[in-house]
Amino acid sequence: MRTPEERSLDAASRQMLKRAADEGVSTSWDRWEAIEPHCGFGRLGICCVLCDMGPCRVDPFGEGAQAGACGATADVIAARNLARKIAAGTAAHSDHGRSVCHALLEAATGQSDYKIKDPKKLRVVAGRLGIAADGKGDLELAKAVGEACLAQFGQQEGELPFLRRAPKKRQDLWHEKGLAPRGIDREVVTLLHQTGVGVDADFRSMIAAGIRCALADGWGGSMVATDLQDVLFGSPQPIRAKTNLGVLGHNLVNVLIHGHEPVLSEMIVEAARDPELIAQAKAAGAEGINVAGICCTANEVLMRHGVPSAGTFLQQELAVVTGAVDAMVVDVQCWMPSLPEVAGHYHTKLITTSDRAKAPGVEHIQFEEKHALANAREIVSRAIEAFKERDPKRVMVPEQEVDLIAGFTAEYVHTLLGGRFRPSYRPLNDAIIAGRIRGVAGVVGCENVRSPEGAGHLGLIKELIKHDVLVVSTGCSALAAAREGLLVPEAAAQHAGRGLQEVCEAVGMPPVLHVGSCVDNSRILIACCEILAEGGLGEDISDLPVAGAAPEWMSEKAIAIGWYAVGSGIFTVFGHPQPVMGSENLHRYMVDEVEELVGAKYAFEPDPVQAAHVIIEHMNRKREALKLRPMMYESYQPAEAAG
Ligand code: MSK
Repeated sequence: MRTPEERSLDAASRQMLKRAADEGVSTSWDRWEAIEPHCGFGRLGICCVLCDMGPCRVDPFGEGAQAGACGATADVIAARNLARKIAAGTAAHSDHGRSVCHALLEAATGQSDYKIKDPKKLRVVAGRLGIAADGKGDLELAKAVGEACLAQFGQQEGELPFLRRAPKKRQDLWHEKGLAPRGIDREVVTLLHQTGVGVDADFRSMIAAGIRCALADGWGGSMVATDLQDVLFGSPQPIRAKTNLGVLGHNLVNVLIHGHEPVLSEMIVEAARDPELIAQAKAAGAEGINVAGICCTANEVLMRHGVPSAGTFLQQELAVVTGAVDAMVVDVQCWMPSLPEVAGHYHTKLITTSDRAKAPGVEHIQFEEKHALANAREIVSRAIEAFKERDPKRVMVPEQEVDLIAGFTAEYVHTLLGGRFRPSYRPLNDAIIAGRIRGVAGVVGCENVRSPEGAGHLGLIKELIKHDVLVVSTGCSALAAAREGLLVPEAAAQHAGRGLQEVCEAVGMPPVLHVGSCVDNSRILIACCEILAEGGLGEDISDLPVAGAAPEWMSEKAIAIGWYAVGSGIFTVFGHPQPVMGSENLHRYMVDEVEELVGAKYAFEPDPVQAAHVIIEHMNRKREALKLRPMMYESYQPAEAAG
């Protein structure tokens, strides 16, 4: 068993890991270690469970079986498995997007408690969809926009409308290579069919279909979710907040919201401000009600309301171990099936809210848009009831709570850099062209028990900003960076290279910009389009000195994100490899040959400092191809030379 220090870089997590051990609470680290050694065939992607002749597996050393009962080779098995993960990841983000469409339509027809918070963005989105806004009121327009977005899911022919936001050269490439997604659900279904038993036996063809499906996520489901959430809940703007387990209050009713879809959590935030419920909480002996988040639901309400984030994916069990969580409310994605067991050790009331995500023995309060506020009030009342059962002697809240700034959208960057009077990406482009900023890296994704919590994100991000790479971050990666104090402007002076430091100081921004939740990776695609449109840095996304990275990824959703980044022309580095290493051909295709198809490829590099230098070298090559000036304060040495 690893020690808490070997399991996490974070002091609050370490403290709670020790406490969990003392109290006999099993965490994901314990369970992961108990499973060791993990199945090597599964890890390499060469175990096939698609039909009942199997499970079959291929011997990676070339001595035993080289094909399953049906004749599927390592290439076929690994490609099928990988493509199905892309389909699953795309389905998750996109089903989230579909929920937001429904919420917008309910709001448009006056059937729910939601209001259109950003009518300006509504009009912008309408324009992108080709819907005439003139003469239409907000509700009428919202109905048209909601219906047009919903139609993208069942669309059978043509292509997704948001693809038109990409540069012309990229659109042409997608058309020429048959990669333009026709409809979101269609691409998921086609990919599942194509990778079923006895269908496609060509790994390249399966991966091409996988890219098309992933693009339906990035430029479809996720982009719909992001845009409509902005319309419905308001476009984020930079906002100060706090993160880590220390945000839980000793004398407050703590309601933790966890998952991904902000439709419910927005209402919980509102319900928690209700004077009647606050009075109930006080009557129960609390000083008030404290709402905090976990995972991406946290990111959604953090960037719109400054609601504190208690932590990341790996901190969800540890939050309960504080003994201070009165209710944990989950919607969909990333909540662990272990939570009922962990909550059972304490007074914590666990509540599920989506008919897609239930657990035996756990109270379910079905969330309905029509009764959103009533549902939210009921949940907060349950938390107040649970607070009465809290044993103060069992409460141990770590002291760590760290300042951060969140809420940098692709749209806001115009104002951030160009000012209110001449909002523009020009200053960013100029800083890249002049060699103050080397490039922009999107560092995103989960935490994973297989490596020390936070080590991948922090090692990579610190090395990047030290070498003048501006980092934009989402999901748990953004929260991990925030825990380390990297999401405040002062971090530039401490960690950034001189060029990046000058830019950050000039506009008062952090060297790491929190751009939202996992679906908000679509904001990074749009930021790339804005940089190109501003001019001077090429004609396609693949020309830009940009990169993506998921150093501690674990979810199928991360695989879908990785593939839509690569399919959009963004070089992408994953920490530990995707499960394809049992197929030499597929592995080589991903880290090399796929570049011929889409102008970008993968690298797998578990060492975060080395990974940073792989990205830096890539950016240097792109800068050279664009004939940009050398870096202004160049002191760059590759990782090995730098020691
Ligand atoms: S929450 S998908 S653990 S980033 Fe979006 Fe974090 Fe990964 Fe879930």
